[in-house]
Amino acid sequence: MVVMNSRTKASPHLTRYALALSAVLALATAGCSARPQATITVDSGQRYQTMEAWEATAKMWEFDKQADRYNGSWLPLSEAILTKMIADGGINRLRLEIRSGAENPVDYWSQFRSGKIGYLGFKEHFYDKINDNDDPEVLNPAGVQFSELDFRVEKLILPAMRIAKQLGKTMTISLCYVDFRWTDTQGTLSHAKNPAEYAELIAATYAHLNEKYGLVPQELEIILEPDNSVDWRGEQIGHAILAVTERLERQGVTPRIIAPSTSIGRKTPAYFDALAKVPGAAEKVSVLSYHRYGGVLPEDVLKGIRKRADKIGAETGMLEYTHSDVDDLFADLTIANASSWQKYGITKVEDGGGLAPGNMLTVSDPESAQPDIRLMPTSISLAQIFRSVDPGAVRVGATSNQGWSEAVAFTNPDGRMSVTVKSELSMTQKALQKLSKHVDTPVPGPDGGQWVQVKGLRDGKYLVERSNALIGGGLRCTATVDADTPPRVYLRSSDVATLTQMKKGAPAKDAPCSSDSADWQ
Ligand SMILES: [Ca+2]
Ligand SMILES: [Ca+2]
Repeated sequence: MVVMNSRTKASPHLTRYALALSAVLALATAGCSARPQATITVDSGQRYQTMEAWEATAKMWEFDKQADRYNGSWLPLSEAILTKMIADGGINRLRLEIRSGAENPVDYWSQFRSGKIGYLGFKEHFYDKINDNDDPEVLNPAGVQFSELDFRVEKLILPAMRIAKQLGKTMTISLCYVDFRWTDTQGTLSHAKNPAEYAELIAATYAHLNEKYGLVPQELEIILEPDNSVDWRGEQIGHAILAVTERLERQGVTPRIIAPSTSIGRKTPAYFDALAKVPGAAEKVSVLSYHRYGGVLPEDVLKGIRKRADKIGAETGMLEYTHSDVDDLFADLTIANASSWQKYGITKVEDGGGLAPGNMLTVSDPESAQPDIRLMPTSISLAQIFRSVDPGAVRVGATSNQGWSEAVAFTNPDGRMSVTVKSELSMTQKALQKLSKHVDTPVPGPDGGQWVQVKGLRDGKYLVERSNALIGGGLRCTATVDADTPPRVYLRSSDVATLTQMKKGAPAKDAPCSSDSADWQ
């Protein structure tokens, strides 16, 4: 969740500047975009991390910030949206958030939903913590509010679990506590400074979800973005881990612990090191998590995160960055060895401001008879990988003999292979992509083009999907692999191609991949 990071609309001046820059760069780079053919070599004997989850946060557009009201216009569409999210988006874990202000005698969510208070009126109490009573061992049920949690479970979580099951996919749930400092009203209780009180709220949440829905989130993310909170630092996270795991164990629940989830990726190692100074806390962490905000995340930080995780036998996870792209995903997978990854939300509705970054899907005309629900252009290449790599897949070796192309490969639990090859941006695209992170300027389409052959794949039929990291699009074909003929894909700048081995006997629905580059334009 970012406050400072939202896109601003392009001023006409900046748009003109961008277009002029584009034209100049296109001229400057014309003719020098020739790239040599590349060969990717997959080595399935070289094994790295086991994959866990492709995650999204369980929210739609219920918070109508512009109109300062509750907006339930997505409810009639939720079945179609969630189906698209799972079938096309490849999402297999949802983050269910519980805000610290749930510990409060007043049910502000219900007031908000019924229109008694607006969004701002509700938001003011998001982190308004009032102790239920003075004993963390004895819960006063009137002192905690689960109406919003129940809404999310009933409208998003349970339907998503049902749809996933119908599609033969998995869907797991991560419970995540949030305690931002963005509101003036912070209440009279600090969960960070009172680990037993934190444990009481989380234990009450687990008990409630289990009693009411038979739902037991498999993961507990201790605190979302502690660097955006008043009191939560590494030491507090360490004490909270000890208190909550002990308390939940008494309840017969042992979720996998995710921490420290700092907003700024560069702060993750220091937060983790402070957490680890609390004896016994680090050993309880199953996923060492980070977000990617706060500027470029250097390679040595990603390596430092992986090293710390290795030491305690934990996985790593990059669990939020609204502006993330396939380059970030590759770096997280191959340098930090991330096992779980999240961009951010499920979907937003398109309004005059255009597409909302950070979402997997976009919806236009939600109240029409035929609303258009589709993958965001920048999510298509990510989803291509998510769909191809199942939980339990193992990342295997993949090297390229050319700097302009990179690959990441996996062996799925059923033995089917998956490899994704991407091509770097052209110079024009690089310049305009940087600009487009600040203003909404169109990024130019791909140019150039070259063949990449992929060696080391197991024999069989492969579905080949190619899209563009910046503008989306989509091309599908079928490749047949045998030892003598490695498959080839044709990549223009910023193209991303995923080859997914098909199940034995599965009919090939798409035409054979062409050997003529003109067919790949
Ligand atoms: Ca309490
Ligand atoms: Ca109590």
